[in-house]
Amino acid sequence: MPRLITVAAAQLGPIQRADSRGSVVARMLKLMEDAARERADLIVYPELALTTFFPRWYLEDRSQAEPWFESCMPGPETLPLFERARALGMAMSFGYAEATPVGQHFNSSVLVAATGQIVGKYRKIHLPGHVEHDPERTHQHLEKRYFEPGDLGFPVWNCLGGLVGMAICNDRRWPETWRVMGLQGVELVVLGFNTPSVNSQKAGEGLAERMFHHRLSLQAGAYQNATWVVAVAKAGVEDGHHLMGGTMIVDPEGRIVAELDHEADGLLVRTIDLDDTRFGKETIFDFKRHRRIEHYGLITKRTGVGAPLGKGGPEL
Ligand code: CDV
Repeated sequence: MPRLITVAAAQLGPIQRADSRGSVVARMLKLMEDAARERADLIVYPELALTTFFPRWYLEDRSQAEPWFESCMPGPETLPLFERARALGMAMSFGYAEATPVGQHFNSSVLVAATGQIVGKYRKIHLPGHVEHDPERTHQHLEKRYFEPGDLGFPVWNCLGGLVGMAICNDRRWPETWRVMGLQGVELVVLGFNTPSVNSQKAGEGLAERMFHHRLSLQAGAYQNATWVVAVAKAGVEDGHHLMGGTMIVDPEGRIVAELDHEADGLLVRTIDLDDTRFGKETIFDFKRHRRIEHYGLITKRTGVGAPLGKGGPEL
C-alpha cells in the first residue's frame, strides 16, 4: 500500500522592509487556498516567511530588531493561518523569527498538524554570517547578531502518516543535519531558505554557482538518507537585494522531480509516496548494516579541522 501525501511548496516572492505582517499573511493565505484547490495535505512556506530577510540590515541597537520577532505562536497576526489551515484540514510548516519569554532569539520553524496543533518546532542550528557590521562584504548577513544557535537538535515527528523533519536554509549544506534526521528514519524533510544570489565575500560567485550548490546539497541529503525533500524559497528582489528562487521537490533517489522557474509567490504541488523511501533505507543506506560508527568519532569530538590522524604514520 503506498503512503501518498500531496505536498505544496509555497514560494514567497520578495517581502519589502515596509510590508506589514498582515499583507504577508494575506499572501500566505492566498497560496493556502490555491493549495487546497489542488488537494494539498501539507503546505510548506520559506524561512522567515513573515518578514523581509532582516539579517541583511545592521542595527546598532539590537533591540530595534524586536518588531521582526514573534513572541507567541500563533499570535494575533498569524492566527488566521492556523485557523484556515485547520478548516481546510491541511498541515503546514513555516519559518519565523522567534523571541522567547526569557529573551532568547531564534530563527525557527514550526510543523503544524491538520488539527491546528503545533506538533514540532525547530530552531536553526547552522547560523551563517557574522555578528558585527563588516564593511568588506558587498552585503551584510547578520544572522549571528540577531539569533542564537538552535537548542532543540534535529528531531523528526510523526505527522501525516510519516516521519517529518525540519531544517532551515544553511542547514542544508551540512551533512550532519541530514544524517541526524536520517538516523531517526526521516521520510520527508521540509526546508525553507533565503539565499542571496551573490556571495557577499566572493563577487564571482553568482546565481549559477549558488543554484548549483543548492541543488547539490538537497540532492545529496535526500539520496544519502533516502528521504523526500521539499525546499521552499523566499525569492526576488527585497529592497534592492536579490534572493534566488529554486523551490523544488527532491525524491529519495536524489532526483529533482519538480522545480519552480520564477521568483514570485507560487505553488509547486506534487503527490509523493513516502514508501519510496524504503528501497534506499533497506539497501545501500541501511544504516544498521553498513555504518561503522567506531570510525566516526571525530565528527562529534572536533568542530574545526585539526591534526591529521595519520600524521607520522608509514608512507604507503
Ligand atoms: N539564510 C541563509 O542561511 N542563507 C545562507 C547563505 C548566507 C549562504 C544559505 O545557506 O543559503
